[in-house]
Amino acid sequence: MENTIQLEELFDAKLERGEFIEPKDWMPEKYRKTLIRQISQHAHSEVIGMQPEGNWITRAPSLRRKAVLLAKVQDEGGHGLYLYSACETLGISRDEVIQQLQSGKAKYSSIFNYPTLTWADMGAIGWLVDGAAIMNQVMLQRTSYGPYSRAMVRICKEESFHQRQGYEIMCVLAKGSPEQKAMAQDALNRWWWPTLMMFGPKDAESSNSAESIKWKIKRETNDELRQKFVDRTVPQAEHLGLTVPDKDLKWNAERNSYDFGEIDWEEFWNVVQGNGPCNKVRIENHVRAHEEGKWVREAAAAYAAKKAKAAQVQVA
Ligand code: FAQ
Repeated sequence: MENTIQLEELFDAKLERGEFIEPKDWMPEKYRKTLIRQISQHAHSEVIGMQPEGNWITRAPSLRRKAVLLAKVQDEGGHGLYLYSACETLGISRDEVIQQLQSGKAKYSSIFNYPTLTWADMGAIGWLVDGAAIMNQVMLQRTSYGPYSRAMVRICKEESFHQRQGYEIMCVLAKGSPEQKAMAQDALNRWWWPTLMMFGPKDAESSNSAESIKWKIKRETNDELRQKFVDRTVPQAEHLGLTVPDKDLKWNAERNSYDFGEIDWEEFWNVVQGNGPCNKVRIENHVRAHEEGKWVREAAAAYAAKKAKAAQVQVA
């Protein structure tokens, strides 16, 4: 039987060849733990992320807008389900990861702790938040863990539609009445900096990055992805005729990139630690919905048990 050193060599060689690690393959315990942490937090973000937009479904300005928003929010729930399933392949139960979310042990993206105050926030979330999510998730399509990578391929297709629907809302508002344009600008002002925070702390302060890059879980660093996002999004804001709320934003011809201002890291850590404007209400809503759905989970489990028993009888 192979010893741990041999298994580790085989694992490293697989990564080196660019092959996927699959659920039944041997993997270092820390690799498994890091994946559980990241994938479960990603799943929680998708599910908690349904709340800020869910807040506007009943107040969408037309039937078309309502149907689109409803579909988008349902998609986010579906993304959560793919990701929870990918997480379960690593040997942790759904109950346990939900428990980690509700007890505050597991994090979810800081962005979903900000309130959605106007309809323009639906545009800003699709354009900026989904835009940032895609930037990160396109990279994760090439992550080294097979089930996570495959979930990302499908999720990215949907996120790309989400980004376009958000940008279209912004286009309509930015070209509308002076009040509508002001509403679009106000949404950009409020969502710009929290969106840049989604990419995580600066590389120098990112405790997990070095190991995750070594294991090809992450293929690009937090700062690299943030820069790419700024470079791609600023021209989109210009096209809308809106102003990015950063006085230090400037094109740097030498770097062929935008220079941009410093993020308020105190605000970021404050939100991550549970003290953002909506952290408390997001978790309260999740606990309530989970409690209300208990009978559905029980009914599904009873049905599955009954079917399994019937199959056993047939075999006998
Ligand atoms: N918020 O060492 P790093 C979406 C934590 S999906 C909260 O750099 P890592 C779709 C981090 O967990 C959005 N916490 O960590 C949608 C770590 O703490 P830990 C979610 C954050 O993992 C759109 C500590 O700080 N996407 O939006 C944040 O290497 C619209 C140190 O950080 C994903 O989850 C943050 N922003 O890199 C849905 C993508 N940033 O865990 C609805 C997958 C960092 O050690 C509507 N995740 N932290 O206790 C990733 O790519 C990575 O986990 C990063 C962080 C890049 C987020």
